[in-house]
Amino acid sequence: MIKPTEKIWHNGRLIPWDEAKVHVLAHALHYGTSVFEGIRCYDTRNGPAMFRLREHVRRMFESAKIYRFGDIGFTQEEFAQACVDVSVVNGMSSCYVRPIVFRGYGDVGVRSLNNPIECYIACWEWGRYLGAEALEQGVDVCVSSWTRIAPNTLPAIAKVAANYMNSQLILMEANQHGYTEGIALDTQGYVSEGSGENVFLIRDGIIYTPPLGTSVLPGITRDAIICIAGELGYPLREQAIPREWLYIADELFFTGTAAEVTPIRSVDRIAVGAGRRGPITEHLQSEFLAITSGDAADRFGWLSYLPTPAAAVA
Ligand code: PPE
Repeated sequence: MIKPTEKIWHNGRLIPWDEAKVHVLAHALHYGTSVFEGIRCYDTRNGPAMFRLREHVRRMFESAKIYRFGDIGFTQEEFAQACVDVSVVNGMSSCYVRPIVFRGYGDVGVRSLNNPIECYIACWEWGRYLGAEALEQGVDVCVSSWTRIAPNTLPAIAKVAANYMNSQLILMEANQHGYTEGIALDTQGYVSEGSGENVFLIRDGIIYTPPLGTSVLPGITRDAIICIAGELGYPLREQAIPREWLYIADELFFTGTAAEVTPIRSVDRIAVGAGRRGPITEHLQSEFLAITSGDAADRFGWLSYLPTPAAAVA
């Protein structure tokens, strides 16, 4: 169960955790009309810092634009500042921050444009998403019998609540059959993504990841790994990945804010490579973790430090 913090930010005010409630007729509850983000704040050696805060806030505003939310009442800079404020006020040095913007209580029916926009930001402690050992040992996954949302049904680039019904079907089925996670294929049958992670594949020293045209969320961790791979000199191709490549890959891994860089050690009970974290995965993962821990220089400018006394340079 989630451990409550003290405050949640609501439309520009900090309110007690227990008072962050919505009406049962809130539009989002009935029709999925909510855009959101997940941002990690890392307790780096130079003090607490948000990872790629600006990019997350930008993606949320873009999700809101796609669904015609109009002016949500705050600028991206104000929203980013509020994410920082909510972590600071709750005394969190390491946490997961969840901004959410949705159509609230007002009118009823599918038509949403008259319903008020509600903005909230909560934060909480969140450990290893796919289990404590996952980052080292890797996880066992299956190919889902559920297809990822089609591009002409629900836009995958928008991070909206409704998309996560598809994710839930993928994850529930995988868990039911004893797997940690499922990988969904797109409507053409090519590899798309996990229920809450992007996928990378390595074969003969080349890194592959499905392009945005295959119903994937444009993951911010995905982008970070593309940048790190480029810096380390690994060739990387964004291209359609046939399902069977999952079975003959040398290495496979997931990326996501929650999952970070998680190796995949088997797909449909077929071992990936040697059945454990591969060397290129380990290299990319360790560079990623070095940046987020502050052990390596933040040369891409990904960290936004929180204004706390602990932020003094180590
Ligand atoms: N695809 C999906 C469908 C997805 O939900 C996420 C994030 C990603 C890819 C990776 O995106 P990014 O976080 O920008 O690298 N999934 C969130 C799931 C957490 C949850 O269970 O809620 C996350 O990692 O925060």
